Amino acid sequence: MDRKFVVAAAQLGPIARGETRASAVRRLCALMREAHGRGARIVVFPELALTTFFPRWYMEDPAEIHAWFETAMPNEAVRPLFDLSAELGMGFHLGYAELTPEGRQFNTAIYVERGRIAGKYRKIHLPGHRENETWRPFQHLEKRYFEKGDLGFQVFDAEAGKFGMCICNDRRWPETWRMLGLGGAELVMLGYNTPLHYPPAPEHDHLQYFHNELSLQAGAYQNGMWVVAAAKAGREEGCDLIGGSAIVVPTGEIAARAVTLEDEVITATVDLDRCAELRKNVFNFKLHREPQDYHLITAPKT
Ligand code: CDV
Repeated sequence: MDRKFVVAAAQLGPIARGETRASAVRRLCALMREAHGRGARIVVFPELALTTFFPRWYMEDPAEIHAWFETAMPNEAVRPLFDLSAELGMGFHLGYAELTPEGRQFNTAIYVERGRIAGKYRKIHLPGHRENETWRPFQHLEKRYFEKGDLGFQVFDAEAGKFGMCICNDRRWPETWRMLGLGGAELVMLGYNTPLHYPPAPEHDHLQYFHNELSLQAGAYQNGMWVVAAAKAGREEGCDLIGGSAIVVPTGEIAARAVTLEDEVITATVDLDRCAELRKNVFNFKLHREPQDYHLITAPKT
């Protein structure tokens, strides 16, 4: 695959609590077809793209909780997406809740090429809380339902170049981007479910879109890499999620941005060789980084 290609971010509008996997996958397939029709070779879907954002509800019954998770990937419900990607020759990124054979639960993303899982990531920065906090208008129980990811910030060889992944809250942490940048990632894919209202600090609600773009643009620029970010957007079960899916150039400029809160495909032409504009110059890591002065970054938490 050429190092210059069209990439798509496929934003999803809300997924209702009762919507089936089959219905969500039909929507993902329609978005993949649209992306392909617009010349895209790769499409990025959001975090937890097969169901509603279930961590907004407190649950105790393991059977009820496990019903939101996938025990195999692909499975029967998701198979049509894998088949379509093979038929169209498309790569895709998909976020889902993973239940391992050992009973471990992760917030996971995969990158699939020609029907094969080429990369896998398990979310490291899990926001929210563990117990039912009834003062909140809705819960954010990622710390209850997921374990911290155990795969690190891996960079893998995709057909076009070196790719990496992170998930939603990870994008707010400069360490995420630097780890992927140091690993040599040229393109980072991510999905997110970001409520417009942040109950612990509602005074920041009006800054949600700004903080999203600030994080994506800084990550891209400071590491000289492309960023493709896909939102789950709109009013989902009474909770407003931001849209603003975006494709960011290594210079930090936004090449494409979603304009709705619904299912929407955005595209941009990526040239992976543009990473060198930053990496050979202002962010030439070999020449200019000074890690001996960064020890607090990896020192244990106090
Ligand atoms: N899914 C997320 O990780 N959401 C968080 C919210 C809770 C702050 C985010 O960083 O967007």
